[in-house]
Amino acid sequence: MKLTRCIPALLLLTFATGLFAGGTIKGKILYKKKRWVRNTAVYLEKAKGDFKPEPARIDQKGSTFIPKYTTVITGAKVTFLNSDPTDHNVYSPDGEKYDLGTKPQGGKLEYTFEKTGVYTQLCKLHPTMLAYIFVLQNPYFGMSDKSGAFTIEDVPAGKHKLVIWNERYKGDPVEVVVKEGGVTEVEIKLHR
Ligand SMILES: [Cu+2]
Repeated sequence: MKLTRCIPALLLLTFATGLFAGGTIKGKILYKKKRWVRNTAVYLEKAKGDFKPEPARIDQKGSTFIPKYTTVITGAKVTFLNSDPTDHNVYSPDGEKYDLGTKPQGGKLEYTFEKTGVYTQLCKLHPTMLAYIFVLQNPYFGMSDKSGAFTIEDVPAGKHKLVIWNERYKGDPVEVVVKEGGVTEVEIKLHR
């Protein structure tokens, strides 16, 4: 008796999760110099929905920002820590432009991002320190592996504009159509 009552519920659950799972975007970044296809960011310019900004942390350790790539949603607070015995600064010339100042070991600086975009994260005291913060409207983001392949999952069905970012080269925005439960394949060529 119980089992027969469970089946409709299970079917409903499968249907419901299927309904909200969206589709998948699978892509490949192409460039003649293969070593540059990796770490190319691909994300939806805009998606419907209210997305909760989650805080993030970036450490400064061994005169390196860790991690090198951070993604947050607008409204998110990012905390910068200094784990080194030397001072570090936190600034970016991009987007909202900020200079949070300089802190010694154990120091903590914070910034809340309100404007979407890619921010280069720098330190005035150490020119080699470099990281990137992707401030996004939505969580649909993928980053390519060393073969150039990337995947973005659970993308809402519909037409979307993909934004491409690479440390050195450019990629033109691409329009894609995502179908419920489907896989949309896309090839993106980088250029100068
Ligand atoms: Cu520094």
